[in-house]
Amino acid sequence: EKDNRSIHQALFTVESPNVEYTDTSILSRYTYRTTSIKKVGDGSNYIAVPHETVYNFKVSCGTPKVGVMLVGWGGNNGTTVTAGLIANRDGLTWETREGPRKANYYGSVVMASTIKLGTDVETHADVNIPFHRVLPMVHPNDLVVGGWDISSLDMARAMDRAAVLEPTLKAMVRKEMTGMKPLPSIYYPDFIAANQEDRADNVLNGTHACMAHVEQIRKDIRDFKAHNGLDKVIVLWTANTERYAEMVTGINDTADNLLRAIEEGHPEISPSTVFAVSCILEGAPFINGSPQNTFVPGAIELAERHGAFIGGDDFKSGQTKMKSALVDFLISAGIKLTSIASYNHLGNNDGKNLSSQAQFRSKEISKSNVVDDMVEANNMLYEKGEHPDHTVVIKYMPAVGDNKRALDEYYAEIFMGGHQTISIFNVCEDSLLASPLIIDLVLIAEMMTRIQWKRDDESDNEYKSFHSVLSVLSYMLKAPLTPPGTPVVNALAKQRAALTNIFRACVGLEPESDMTLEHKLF
Ligand code: NAI
Ligand code: DG6
Repeated sequence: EKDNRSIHQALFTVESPNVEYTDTSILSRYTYRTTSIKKVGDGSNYIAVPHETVYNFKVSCGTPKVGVMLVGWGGNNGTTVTAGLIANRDGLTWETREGPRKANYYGSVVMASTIKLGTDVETHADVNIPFHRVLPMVHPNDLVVGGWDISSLDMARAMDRAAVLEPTLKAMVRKEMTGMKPLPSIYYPDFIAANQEDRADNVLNGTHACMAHVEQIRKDIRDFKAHNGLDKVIVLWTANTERYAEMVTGINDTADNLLRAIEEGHPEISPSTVFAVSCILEGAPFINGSPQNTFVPGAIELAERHGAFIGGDDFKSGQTKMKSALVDFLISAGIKLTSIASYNHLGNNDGKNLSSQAQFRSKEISKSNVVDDMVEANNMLYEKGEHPDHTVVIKYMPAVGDNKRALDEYYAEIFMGGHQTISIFNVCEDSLLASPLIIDLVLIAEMMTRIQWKRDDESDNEYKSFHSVLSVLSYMLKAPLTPPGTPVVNALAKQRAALTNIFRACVGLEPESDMTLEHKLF
């Protein structure tokens, strides 16, 4: 059968004794250079020792046929990303009152940003290449999309309900989307706002966790894979924000306890955790785009046990993305940020769900912890334990729909007791910002399933995968999940550097240091 996919192959080859290309893989030998620190005396002085670890990376180049299943497919994000993928695949152009618009992947770091590959030998100018051409990545145009929703509306009607896209564009994708019907999902009313009940007409029997639900979801994934001839399925939660699940000893604290609690129908197991467990058992990477604590310790342990990939939490789209860039800038500039007041109002169904206190609390937590690492890193400005004041307010305002208004005031102390006040008014077209993040999360998670490593000094050992918790996805997420006991990085530039430099290492290239000595030493 002819393969019509628009697979992205890497745009360059590396000439180096440390890099080898085979028919199926790229093999690189990469020296990871770090600095080890020893405290001396009373701990206020240090010895810094350069340290090297040599890793071998193996990237499998045969790009698979990939499906993505969205939980909450019929929501604003689910319908917008689906229509966007169809429009890109078909190269659509549609009329708007501002003239014709053409499908694009703006907002996707993978599809619409570049990285510096190096410097031209003749002109000495930077050579920048698309991010998606560094490694052989799957093209989003080739993704097959499906999923679940507690609402039975077909995807065309759900797209109308979302009220995000232009009517002219909707008309062009309507036929295909009418044929797309979300699978029935699990609905435990206690976890999402009571105001969502009227759309829950497409649900599996039972209002508590049970193994029958796990088995049904696993079967749905297998059926979707078989029906579409897929090599791999990635599942992403873009359903309503749930309340936090309580942490209960003996219930969700270990993998075995979690599985038993599901079997026994314990009421503190959320739908998103049931989806996570199903995907882990099925070997499908699972990403949580909402803020709740889906990944209870038992779920993380289960993922580690099965070597399954998980990532989360909560898409970092507009207001928080600005925050994690701006606060990094302020504190790195030596400016003492003393308070952040973040207010927003929105009128979509997400806003309606978040008008309920328990669900708002999940979002408040994920939006509030996003500057901690930057504050902690600057002990010149902040005493140990000292934090800027930080308030997060969300209001439901139906009239503005998906066009969330975000107002932020950053108040900072500057030279000699002065003050700097930065006010930002940011209209975050919510689903249009979140949809490209969904694409990035899927493409990068898929890529990570094809990257393996081993230490160079243990030559007979086997290649293995990255840790189950894909912290490399942090750039797209407000409250990045990291392997237990490892630090969380929220600063946007560091998150991007981690991502691009890991990709570079896989082809034996050094991190881009931005020293540009070639332009300074001659
Ligand atoms: P939405 O409310 O339009 O869509 C959510 C969908 O999930 C609805 O269609 C609903 O019927 C469905 N749903 C609820 N419980 C379900 C379950 N158990 N199984 C299957 N489907 C279920 O919300 P939207 O705007 O699409 O956002 C989705 C999620 O992403 C929310 O949790 C939101 O907080 C989060 N998010 C959104 C961002 C954005 O910029 N749009 C950014 C960050 C996070
Ligand atoms: C209002 O804060 C609703 C939320 O769901 C946000 O729209 C979403 O989490 C995106 O947040 P942010 O802070 O990344 O724009």
